[in-house]
Amino acid sequence: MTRPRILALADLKPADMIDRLEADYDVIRDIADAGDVTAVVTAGNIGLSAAQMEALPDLRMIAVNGVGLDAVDMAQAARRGIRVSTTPDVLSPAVAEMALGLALACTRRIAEGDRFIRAGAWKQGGKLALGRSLTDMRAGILGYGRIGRTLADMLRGLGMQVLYTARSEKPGAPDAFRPDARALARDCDALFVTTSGGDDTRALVDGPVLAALGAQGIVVNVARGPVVQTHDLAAALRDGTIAGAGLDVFDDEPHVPQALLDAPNCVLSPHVASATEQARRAMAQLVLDNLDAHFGGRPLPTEVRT
Ligand code: 8YV
Repeated sequence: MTRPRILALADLKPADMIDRLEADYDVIRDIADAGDVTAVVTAGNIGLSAAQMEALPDLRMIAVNGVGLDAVDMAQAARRGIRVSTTPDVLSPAVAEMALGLALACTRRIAEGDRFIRAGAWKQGGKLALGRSLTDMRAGILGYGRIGRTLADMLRGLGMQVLYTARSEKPGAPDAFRPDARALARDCDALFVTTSGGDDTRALVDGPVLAALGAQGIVVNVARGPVVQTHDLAAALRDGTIAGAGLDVFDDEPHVPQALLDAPNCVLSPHVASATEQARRAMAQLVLDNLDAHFGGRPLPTEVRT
């Protein structure tokens, strides 16, 4: 039996999940060889651009290994009736955990302490400056979707007061609503960015929001780089407008602007919030399940409405 040909723009992890993909499909890696494929596997941060989609006239399905759709031309997918699946829920605990880790790394100077020891400063009698207790801070969640709510549960479990903002107030939510990013920043100390990316959320966290967060405040971004205005963030870190930042995502990955590299109060992470063995295996499984359903003529387990 001939196996369906699919284009894989991203690898599944761990490696045995790629073996499973290759067992079931004839996997093409280069879009130049993939003119006749009907399905694509991609990652949240890689997506599928308008031009790439146009180069695939027979495309019927896009399986995203991740939850972000900002890099997928969803308008074209809708127009052409192309089905799109993502991997919701299974990555939320990993991403929330990373947000918590970045906040702690920032407030408890964990990355700074590591650099301090390696530079020999401790043995020369140096002292690391005092940190601040994260659990005494009020958390603000910007984007109260699956990841934001999972993080809110985690932070509440640590005894933190949690506030959130979203497009609308969520009835029955255990956390207090604020109407916008600025009101949220004004009333919290640790601002967690967990919203989706794309035009709707671009620069939602800008200079005025950072000013509202204040000199004791920190920003953690595990969403998409452009949600936080980089120039304003770098200035706020440099001028002490805010205390620090923990960033897993950037505007032009893997390039990180020099102003952030130069900021000692900024903890940097290479877009790995969902990169745990457990989360990545579960994500890959969902990709395989969605492909299987698509080629079997069944409804997709985690289809996104286009
Ligand atoms: C991953 C992500 O980096 O879910 C997303 O949108 O950005 C991340 O989980 C990526 O998609 C891994 O394949």
